[in-house]
Amino acid sequence: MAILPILQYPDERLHKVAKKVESITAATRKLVSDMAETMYAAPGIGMAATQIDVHQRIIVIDVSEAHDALLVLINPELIASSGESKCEEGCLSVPGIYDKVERAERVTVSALNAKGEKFTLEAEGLLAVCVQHEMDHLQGKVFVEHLSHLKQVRIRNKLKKRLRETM
Ligand code: K1U
Ligand code: ZN
Repeated sequence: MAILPILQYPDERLHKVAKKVESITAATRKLVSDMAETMYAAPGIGMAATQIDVHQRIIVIDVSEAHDALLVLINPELIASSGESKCEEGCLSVPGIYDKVERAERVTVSALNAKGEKFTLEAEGLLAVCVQHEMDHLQGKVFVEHLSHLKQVRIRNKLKKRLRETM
């Protein structure tokens, strides 16, 4: 297993659209383990392959307190959504920035697990928010792009300044 570097907003590679996984191989399973290790180490509750510069439709999520309920979603597809909720979100690719985003309250998603078996996930609460946040990443969308233009400019400038100061 390995901890991988996480792309930092406003890196252009965060805007690439991920491709469908055509076959689940040993390399896919290694990637899933590395993503999980990277997510737990960060620490975070989710991660999309896009964030480690791999543009395949793969997500890992664990919203449990004990970090013992890893969910792997390969080729996730949104089947249904209902309701509205506005929750505070963070992102491992946008460190230190938190803001409220409007999302569906409940989502139903179908996906393959790491063994290639199809399953359906019905999610609400934090899990539903996290699933939508990670599926956005696969489409090349970062959560700050749900915020006003002014907020996005401020966040981008703040992160660019932070990056300059660490170089
Ligand atoms: O995609 C990511 O960057 C991961 C992100 C997921 C997420 C968090 C909150 C709302 C929606 C999606 C994170 O995990 S940010 C870190 C975080 O929320 C957290 C870190 C440690 C403990 C608990 C939460
Ligand atoms: Zn994120």
